[in-house]
Amino acid sequence: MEVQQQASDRLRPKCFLFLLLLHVCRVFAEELQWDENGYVLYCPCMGRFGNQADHFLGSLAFAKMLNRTLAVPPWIVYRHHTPPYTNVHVPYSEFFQLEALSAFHRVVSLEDFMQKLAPRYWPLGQRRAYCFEAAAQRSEDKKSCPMKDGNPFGPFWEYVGVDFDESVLFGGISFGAYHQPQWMKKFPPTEHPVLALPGAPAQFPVIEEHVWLQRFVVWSDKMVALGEEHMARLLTRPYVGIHLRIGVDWQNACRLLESGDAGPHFMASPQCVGYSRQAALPLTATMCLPDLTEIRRAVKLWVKKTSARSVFIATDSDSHRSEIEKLFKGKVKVATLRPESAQMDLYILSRADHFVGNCVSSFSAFVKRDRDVRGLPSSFFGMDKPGRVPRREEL
Ligand code: GFB
Repeated sequence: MEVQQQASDRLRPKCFLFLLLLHVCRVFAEELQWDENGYVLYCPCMGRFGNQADHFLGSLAFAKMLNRTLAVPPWIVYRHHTPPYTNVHVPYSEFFQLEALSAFHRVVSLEDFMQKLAPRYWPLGQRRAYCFEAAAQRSEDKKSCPMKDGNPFGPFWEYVGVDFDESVLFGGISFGAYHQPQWMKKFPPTEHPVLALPGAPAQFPVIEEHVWLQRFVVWSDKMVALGEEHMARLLTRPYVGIHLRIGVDWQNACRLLESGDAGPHFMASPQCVGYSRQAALPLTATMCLPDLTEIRRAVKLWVKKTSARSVFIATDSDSHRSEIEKLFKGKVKVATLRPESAQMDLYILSRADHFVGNCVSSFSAFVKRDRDVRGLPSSFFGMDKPGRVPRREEL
């Protein structure tokens, strides 16, 4: 009996390993299955991280609407001022868990799609590009999709290793739910298995119906571990996180508000003025570009309200760290990171006890959505009480 028990104890770890291997193989094999319902591929070719993230949510919804698998593209990071002085393509899973998206819809990374599926199912010579007729007008023959014209388009499809052989043009349809039947009729997956698009099949900023999809964008274990390490070193809870979007490009963008023609909806502003154009709250110049007086006011207010012991400053420019430190006469720790990757700032902001963001910036919007998923409070410079965020059930 005892001998039998010992033998089974010895076998147990091996058995476990075998089952684990079997599981991994099954998952791997599942990933490699070709989806007869087709695929959506696109280049996240507009804007930087926040813009790409807004577009990503809409594209995920579009793929689900057409019941096609989404080939999740890498993030395009523009490293023109630091080595390698070019675009860097960062796989989605570097920052977020690819698997977490599957709870909403079928996905595969674009890299896996190209390596494991494309050679057999989307072979060289049969790669069609799909674009609006209006976009094709930019090409020399006016009939080709300008898939690889200029930056970031060319480097993106080069990274993916794709040359297009043919173009399919369309018009009179949008990416919205209203046109779903037209998409299905025009492009059945049997004849059009891979819809490869020059840009995201989505609007910017993300539309209200798709904001809730943020809950499927879950930080990768690597980001969580690194982020928690930084937080433990730099900050003491409770802490207030602030996003200072005040650099030169932003100052220029906010100047467009001066004429008063922009209205309350300007870039990511629906996140705080509200999505309804009729009922939108006013958008002020301070909300776009807070000056030092407003920065001081808001930080002081939220530190007091939350009894914060630290302040974390994320910025694209001057951190105003010493000015903020002076406000609290050394009683509140003030930290900034200047991280190699902007996503680390996003992570730390997203975990703050209170967040003060920039209403117009999609970088701030990412943080705000991430916090809403967790029920954490946020406000904006120039707006202490933003509009209420609709819950999924209300949409
Ligand atoms: O994310 P994003 O689309 O937000 O672009 P906006 C801003 C980029 O600036 C970020 C850097 O992706 C970062 O690379 N950045 C901004 C920051 N704030 C911070 C910060 O606090 N920390 C760090 N580490 N980096 C739009 C652009 O920006 O602004 C458009 O996407 C256009 O292309 C427009 O330029 C004027 O919505 O703020």
